[in-house]
Amino acid sequence: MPALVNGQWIKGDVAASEMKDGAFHREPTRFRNWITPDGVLDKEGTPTFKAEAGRYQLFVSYLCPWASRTLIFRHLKGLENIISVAVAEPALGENGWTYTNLVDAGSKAPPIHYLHQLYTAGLPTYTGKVSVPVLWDRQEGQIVNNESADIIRILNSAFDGLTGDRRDFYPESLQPEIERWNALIYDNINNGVYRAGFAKMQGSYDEAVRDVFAALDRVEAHLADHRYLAGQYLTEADWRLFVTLVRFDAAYNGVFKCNIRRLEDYHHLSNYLRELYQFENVRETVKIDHIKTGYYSIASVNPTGIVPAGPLIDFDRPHDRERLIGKGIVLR
Ligand SMILES: N[C@@H](CCC(=O)N[C@@H](CS)C(=O)NCC(=O)O)C(=O)O
Repeated sequence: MPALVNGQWIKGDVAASEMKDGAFHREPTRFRNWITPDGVLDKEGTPTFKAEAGRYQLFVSYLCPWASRTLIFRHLKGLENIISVAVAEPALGENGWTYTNLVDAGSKAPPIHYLHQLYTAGLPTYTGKVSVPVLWDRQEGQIVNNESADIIRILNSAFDGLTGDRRDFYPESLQPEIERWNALIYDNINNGVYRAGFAKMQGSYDEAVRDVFAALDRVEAHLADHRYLAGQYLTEADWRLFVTLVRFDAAYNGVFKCNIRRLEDYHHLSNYLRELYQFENVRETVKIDHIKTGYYSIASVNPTGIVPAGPLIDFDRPHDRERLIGKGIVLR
């Protein structure tokens, strides 16, 4: 595995440490701190980080669906001038995520060339996977959080006092429904494509690919008469699904062998994908060239490293979603 062991970088195959009996099991995330408007203690009495302009930085890769969730929320919540971003090279090489132009991560860390340097700057004895996204505190030289599911919730509300943006993608009244969709979509679609792609035994692949398409079929049926997952409102659940859908035909269909159908073959899902892609400035977070170069550079699934020429897909084509009632976004 490429990973840090007690602060030392160890080279190896992507995902090798997450394999068990031929099946892929994603490692739990280590840094789970929270940012709040006042930086007060949370309910468990753990100190939180204070929301401040210019203090935090997101380390991402455009390849990565989990990192892309955080980029989308940075755009949606008007945080472009509040949280800076460092974008890695598309390919995940033997040194892990690489930032060709050295990244300034604040005065408590050296300039960052490899993401593992950021992890050890934050915690010199860190052991584990070195993943994007990372929400980094430039002032304290610490990793706040490296779990995208948390980071998008932080961005959804913690900085509202600074931006004046009150749009809520995780409104209380819809939370049970959002959680139900998240659970189905995480296991079977977001992570399902990885389970299919990284499987090392036929049975593990068969099970994963069946789960992926059964879940896509279920969402397709739902979207026939619902504008969004949670009905009339656009929520976090839609953005968590979007990042996988937008990579599907360019990457997962080929390199991860999720090829029972193409996403383009699903009428409602492909129209829904285009609606989300065309929403405000979301398209700026989608770089198909990074996605293709990145996924096709994973040696364990594509030893030659050849990046295919296609497919050509125009996500700016019209969609038909306006025929369904959509009330938009809940305000806090
Ligand atoms: N639970 C994490 C997962 C992040 C993750 O797996 N990121 C991948 C890129 S898509 C990564 O950085 N992998 C590095 C590695 O496996 O060494 C999240 O959702 O934030």
